[in-house]
Formats: sequence, structure tokens, C-alpha cells
Amino acid sequence: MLSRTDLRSALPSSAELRTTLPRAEVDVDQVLHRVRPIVDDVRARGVDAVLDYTERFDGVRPAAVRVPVRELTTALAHLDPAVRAALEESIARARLVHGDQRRTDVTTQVVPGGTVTERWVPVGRVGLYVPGGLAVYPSSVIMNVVPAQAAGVESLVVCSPAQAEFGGLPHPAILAAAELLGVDEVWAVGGAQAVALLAHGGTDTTGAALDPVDMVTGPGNIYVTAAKRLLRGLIGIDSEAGPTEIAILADAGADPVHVAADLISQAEHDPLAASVLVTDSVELADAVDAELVVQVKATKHSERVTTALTGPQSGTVLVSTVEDGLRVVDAYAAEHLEIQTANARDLAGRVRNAGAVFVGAYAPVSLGDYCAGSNHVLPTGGCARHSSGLSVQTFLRGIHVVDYTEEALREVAGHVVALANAEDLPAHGQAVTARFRDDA
Ligand code: HSO
Ligand code: ZN
Repeated sequence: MLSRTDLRSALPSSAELRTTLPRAEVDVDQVLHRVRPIVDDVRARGVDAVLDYTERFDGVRPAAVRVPVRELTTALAHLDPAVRAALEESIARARLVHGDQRRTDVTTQVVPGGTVTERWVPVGRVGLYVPGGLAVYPSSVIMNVVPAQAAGVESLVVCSPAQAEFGGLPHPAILAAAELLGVDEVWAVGGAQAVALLAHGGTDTTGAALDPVDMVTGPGNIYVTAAKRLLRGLIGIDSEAGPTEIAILADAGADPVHVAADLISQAEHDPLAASVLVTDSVELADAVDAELVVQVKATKHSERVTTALTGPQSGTVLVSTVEDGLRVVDAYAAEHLEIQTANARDLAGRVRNAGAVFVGAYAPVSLGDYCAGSNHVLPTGGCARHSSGLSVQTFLRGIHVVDYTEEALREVAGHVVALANAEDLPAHGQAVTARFRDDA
């Protein structure tokens, strides 16, 4: 079922691997020209423009875009108790992990009387985007809100598309999750228009104000990503989210039933999702293929899964050793990487590039999606080579506080002047010497 790339005779270099390995092509640039007018229109016309786009794209024109707080309470009251319990467990585990990520301010004494303190200050106001689309993601509300709250972000607003079948409100599970997390500002808006509204602010038909945010995080479709790209700078963003990816590094000892199930689990998100198996065992590759045929037939979203698994972004990569496999998955830099080999823990400790690593037979990606405590908003498209998933750090800025006494400045003045002159910026040096004019 999966196409095969055979790298057993020779392993390409990392740079070559990046272009050899299956990967989805998502060209955000190609939709920028359609998204720019939407962003401009929302800046000019605010909520009126938002309502026009919501009507056009989501097929509903809500009476108000700001969701009344009572709708959040109602949604939680009607939530299936089993789902509520699961969300609560997910929140508790995520709070444990993200609570441990908090930073402390560090003061370094550079010289006697001269210190630099790095102060970690949370972003003031953050907009969290929760997509609609093929699935509903209350779990993503958790994965965005928990690190922001743990960082100390004071003001949080959630945006999620208005849904015609819920009378223009976002999906009730999203509202219930916001309520569970203590977020009471939710706006029923999705797509590029949501990012534009968050960035520029606006006033609802009811008079409710959406204050502009400093940062927008959370995954979305290509239009949301394009809007984030256009507005980056005015607002901070997390990394641009592409379709989800799973890579599994497995040897002959892996269970093909588990491997197939995990490949399918992420393929279920999106016809463009990538499922990649890297193995040194042809027997395992064959067994996984056979198992995929059986499991895909039985799975609910069989059509979507088949498209994803047979697309050019998915496939099996055959390598001659697990060590070569490690090089392959490092070059691929998957959003999610499972290691199902002997010594999985050891290998996991040596991985350089992955959004998150899942160790051994009992840590499937879907555990991480919901209930491991880890974050599931992770870098895709190879961005794991340079970026991390959402964490407390995403929502903090380190501010250097420079504190020098007269003596400490005097001691280094000559060096400042020398560097200033070398850069032909003598006024820089004079700003220091002006303080010591009376010195001989
Ligand atoms: N696997 C997705 C997250 C998710 N899965 C949400 C289920 N719900 C991207 O990491
Ligand atoms: Zn998932």
C-alpha cells in the first residue's frame, strides 16, 4: 500500500535525503494573493468584513461574533461526562509538564558592579486559533491554552470558526474545553479573517470589543497559515503548521499491527497527512503493508486515510541498518517520530530532529495527541530542524536588564570607545566618555 524508497545499497547525504524523502508540498505563497485582500478588508471594516467572510466561507452569519459567556457554561453542562473526564485528565497532565517548563530569571555578575539579568516576561495578550475543518479539536484548545497560562499570559482569546449546525457558534466541544480551562473570551470566527481580526482588533455588532493581540498561535489550514505569514511582525506567531506527519523507525521486532495502526492514526487527519515507515526489515515492511490493507478497510475515514497513505508524501523507506534509519529520520525531521526498535530509549536519546519522539511499543502518537502531558502543536514540514513545539517558552520573552555602576562602566569605557570608533560610530563612544569628562 505504501510506496517504497530503497536506500539499502547507498545512503544519500543528509542534504540529499531531504529531497529524496517523501514530503507534502504545501505552497502557502500561492494563496497569499487571495488572503491579502481579506486581511486588508478586516483591517478596514473590522467585524462587518468578518461577518461577510463568515457568511461566504462558513455558510452562516452569526448574530454576534463574541460568544456569550453563558454559551460556554451551557456547552460544558451538556458535554458527555466521559469526554469531560478525559479533557480534565488531559488538562491535568499537560499542566504537570508545562508547569515544569517555567523559567526563572537569572542574574549574571559580569564584573563587580556590573550585572545582566535575564527577565522572562510573558506575552501580554495571545490569540489562540482552533480550527474547524475535517475534525473538531477540543484537545488543541488544551495544547494552546495550557502553556500560555503556565507562562503567565494575562489575556487569552480563543477563535474558532462559526458552525452553521450550531447556530453560528463554534463547536460545543471547543466551548466546553475553553470553559474547563477558565478562558471566557471566545469569538466565532475562523480562517484568515480570524487571524486578521486578532491582529487588528475590532468591535462586535453588540459593542463588545476585541482588543488586538500580541501573538497568534495554533494550527490552521493554508489560509490561516497565509494570514499568519502576512501579519507576522505586527503579531508574533508560532511556526507555520502544515499537514500532520508521523515517521516510524522500526526494526523486525516491531509489531506490524501497532505500526499500521499508528500510521493510519495520523493519516486520518488529512488527505495530505504524511505517514512514513523507516525500517531495516523487508519482512516488517511487507507485514505492515498487509496489515494496512486490512485496517484501512475497517477504519471510519477510510477514503481520507487511503488518499494520505497512497499520496507522494507517504511511504516506506528501506535502510540496511537501524543506524542508517536514524540518519534518515533525522534528515526528515518529522513532526512525530516513533521509535519501535530494540533499545528504543537509547535511540530516542540520540534523535536530533523531531517535533516529539515516542519511545517503544506503548507510546503511540495518539497518546501524545491527547493524554501524555506533552504538547501536540509541533513543527511540521521539516521545521523540526530549527523549531520546537508549543511550550511555555513560546509565550515568554527574555528581557536583558543591564545594571552597571559608575566604576564598572569606567573600567570598560576604553573598549566601548575603541569598538565605536572601529565601526565609525563615535557618538556611541562619546555617550560613555561624556560621563567621565572630569577625569584626567
Ligand atoms: N496529531 C495532531 C493533533 C491532534 N490529534 C489533535 C488529534 N487531535 C497534530 O499533532
Ligand atoms: Zn492526531
